[in-house]
Parts: sequence; C-alpha cells; structure tokens
Amino acid sequence: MALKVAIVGLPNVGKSTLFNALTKTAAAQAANYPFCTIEPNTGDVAVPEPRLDVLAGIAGSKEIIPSRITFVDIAGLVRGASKGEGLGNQFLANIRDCDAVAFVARCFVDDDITHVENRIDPISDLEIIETELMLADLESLEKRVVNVEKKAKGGDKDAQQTLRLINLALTPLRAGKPARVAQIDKEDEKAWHMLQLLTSLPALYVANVDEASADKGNELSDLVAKRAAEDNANSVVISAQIESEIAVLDDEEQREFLETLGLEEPGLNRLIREAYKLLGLQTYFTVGPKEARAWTIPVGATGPQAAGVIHTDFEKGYIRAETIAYNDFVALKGEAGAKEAGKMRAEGKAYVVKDGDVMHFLFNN
Ligand SMILES: Nc1nc2c(ncn2[C@@H]2O[C@H](COP(=O)(O)OP(=O)(O)O)[C@@H](O)[C@H]2O)c(=O)[nH]1
Ligand SMILES: [Mg+2]
Repeated sequence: MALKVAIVGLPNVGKSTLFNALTKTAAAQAANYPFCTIEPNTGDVAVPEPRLDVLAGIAGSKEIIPSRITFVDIAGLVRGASKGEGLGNQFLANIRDCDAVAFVARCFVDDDITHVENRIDPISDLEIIETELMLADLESLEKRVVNVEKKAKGGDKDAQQTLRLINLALTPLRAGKPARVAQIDKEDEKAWHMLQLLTSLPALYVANVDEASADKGNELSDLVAKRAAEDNANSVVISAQIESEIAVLDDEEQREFLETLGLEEPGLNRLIREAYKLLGLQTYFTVGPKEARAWTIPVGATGPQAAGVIHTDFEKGYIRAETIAYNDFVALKGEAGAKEAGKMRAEGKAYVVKDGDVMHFLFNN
C-alpha cells in the first residue's frame, strides 16, 4: 500500500519547510531503511512506531522495517486554481492521486515573510484553498450528473447509487462545505470513493505556529482546531521552523532541544501518526531474528486481508495465523514465553486483526 498525503496551502505558509523537515528526517534514517526514495517534492517517511523497536529488541531482530507514508509538497495552489490559475489543473490532478490531504495554515506572525493575501488569517487561508477544491468537485460532478441521471432513469442500479451519492456530495458543496461532511453508509463507501472528489479525501489541518507556541499552540491554531471539527477534519499544531531545525540534529541533541521547548517528541511524529490515523489505518507486526517489520492494514481487516498485504498468495492460501497480542509478547518476553503461557492464539479466516498483533501466517501454496 503506497499511502500518499498531499501537503497543500497558500504560498509562504510553510509547506516546503515542513516537507523538507519530514524528508530530512527520512534522509537521516536512510542508512537504517535502505528503500527510502526521495524525489524533489515527494518524500517517503517512516511511521514512528516505538513498539517496533521494543519487539525487535526482544527478538534480537537484525533489521527493523517500519511502515511508510509518502508526502507530496504541492506547490503553487492559489486563488483561481480550479479555473486553471497558477498550475491549475495539474496540481488538482496531483491531489487526486493522493489518499489524504494536509492543509497547512499560517499561524505565525513574521513581518519579513510576505503573505500572498497581505494578512495573517489561517481560517481564510484554509477557506481559499478548500474553495478551489470545492469548485473543482462541483464542476466535475455537474459535468457527470446529466449522463448518470439518464442511466439511472433507464434502470441501471449502479447509476442509481452513483446519482444518490452525487446528490449527497452536491448538497454540502453547494452550501460551501467540503463533501467530507456528508454522512456515508458503510455499503456506499466504495462507490463514494470512486467519485474521486478532492474534498471527500480525509483532511488534516496543520496549524504552523511560531516557535514560542510549539508546545501549546496559540489563538490562531485554536481557531484552526475549531474549524477542523466543523469540517470533519483532524488538526495538529506544529512549528515547521522548529521541525526543520530538529531534523538535522542527532538523537542526543534532539532530546535536549525538545526538552528546552517543552516538547516530548518532534511534532513531525505527531503529524505522521495523525495522518496514519486519519486514513483509518492500524499496524500489525511480523517479528523474527532476521527482521521485525510493521505492516499497515485498514482498521477492521481480517486475518487473510492482513496476510495479503505481505503477499497475495498468503491471502489466497490462508490457513490460520499464530497471533500474540503486543502486550503479551512484551510481558512474556517473546514468542516462546507467550506460547508457554498459552498466549499464542490460532486465528482463522474470520479473525479481525487488532492493532499491535504479532502475527505468523500459515498458508497453502
Ligand atoms: N518565523 C517563521 N517562519 C516560517 C515558519 N515556517 C516557515 N517559515 C518561513 O516562511 C517562508 C516560506 O516558507 P515555505 O516553507 O517556503 O512556504 P511554502 O510556500 O508554503 O512552501 C520561509 O522563509 C520560511 O523560513 C515558522 O514556523 N515561523
Ligand atoms: Mg513551497
């Protein structure tokens, strides 16, 4: 699963600073994670997962392989983008290619750094960008609706479902709200996804604050958090400036710097985890002497579906999974101890995997 998060926002709000901090951290980790590829505006980042290190320590794993998320720095989004201003359609297409969107809003005041709209107003920054995405969605739906209506009238069941969902999306969009505020039933989720709307993508509002507000946020980031709740989005407070400074420090220096700022961990870790949560994802582990590895699955995935993330053959030939809960694995100091204590379970095809499960799959070729 190549999960991709688009970083969007007006010019000079701190997108590239944030992106560079993310990828610098990833670059620093490149020695540990050999498959890390970094392109100019696309960066592959490890999901911070302290549990993985604990498991690897217990099992004496030679290699640690975390889950990954890709971030894309989408530059140049301005007012009028949906009408082709700036790079217009090109970056709208880039966003459509992603699984979630991180909206960066400027919550720091710095007279030396111009704001395209000549004022510091994060809510209005968010609205300008979201409006462009909403206009693009409206246009694409209105183009399609006539054809879909025709098919639906002719009795096409799929078209009837699509039409119902198009109308569900049009209602908030016409009222100036993102499509993600619409209530979608479980059985409609797939078709809803296939509408490929920009404003139905899961969203994270990133309040980029000044250095002094990095720990608790400020009045502006409070507004962003409030707005996120209204728009069915999540929010996170970060100081991109500080993150870019932290990213180049070694572990020891990093700890000291974070302490002086009153932070427990880099804001980037929170950001990455929030993105992960936003996507409805969780983690299971495979652990052995060769490697300890984190795997990404949707919440609710069954044993075979989880196995399928490793290899499609594992899903097809799934027999059962020897499963140990993370806490048991740690408390009983590994697989042998867990097995002895009866904490290793054999789970069949209907098993719904829990976050943190340590799994070993048995399958037919
Ligand atoms: N004071 C301050 N400046 C920042 C912060 N984040 C970014 N900047 C500065 O704002 C300017 C624009 O940042 P950049 O990341 O290039 O914005 P982008 O256009 O959104 O990619 C740069 O000069 C950054 O150094 C911050 O948290 N505090
Ligand atoms: Mg930039």
